[in-house]
Amino acid sequence: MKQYQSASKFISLVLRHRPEIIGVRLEYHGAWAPVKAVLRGAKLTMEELELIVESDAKGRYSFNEDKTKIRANQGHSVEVDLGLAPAQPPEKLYHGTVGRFLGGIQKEGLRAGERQFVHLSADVETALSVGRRRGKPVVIQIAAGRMYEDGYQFFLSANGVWMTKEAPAAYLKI
Ligand code: HQG
Repeated sequence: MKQYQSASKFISLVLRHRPEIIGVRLEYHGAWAPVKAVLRGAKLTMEELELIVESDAKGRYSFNEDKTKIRANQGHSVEVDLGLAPAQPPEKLYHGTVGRFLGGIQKEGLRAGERQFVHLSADVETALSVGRRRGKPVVIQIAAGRMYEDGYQFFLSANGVWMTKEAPAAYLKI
């Protein structure tokens, strides 16, 4: 889907971070944007948008039932409530990053930064590819089971990304 890569990037920008660039507001409950406005803003046909959604390698986007609305499944910096129920995580989760962030992570734990959540992966392979976006990847192991027992909430996005508000350093194996 090389030819749609830039359209997909634009959609991700709109649906996660900057809906205002096409004059849209995301619904707080559900993070939905109107499909019509997205088509107009991204200069795409419905068929093209459907193809982008269906072929996205990470399953980043979902339509609502009647395909009048679209949302990103995770990754938002806009304040929205995806309406996900808290879920029990596996004992271990993983976070892919790069060496230059390790000092800060050791000091402050994993922070959500611009986004609403810290993003965690269920397997090392996925975490490696997340880290690789920024350079030589480093994978941190998170004692998610222990965090959960201690009362931290976890959410699983529709496309398999585990999310939590923060992961204090005491739960990290760096
Ligand atoms: C780092 C992609 C210093 C953290 C991926 C990361 C993911 C700290 C960066 C999704 C820190 C934030 C999210 C601390 C965390 N001090 N650095 N205390 N705590 N960091 O992009 O997890 O392709 O917001 O390690 O696949 O890299 O866009 O998070 O490097 O699922 O669909 O701060 O984005 O998905 O970066 O990536 P990000 P992320 P998409």
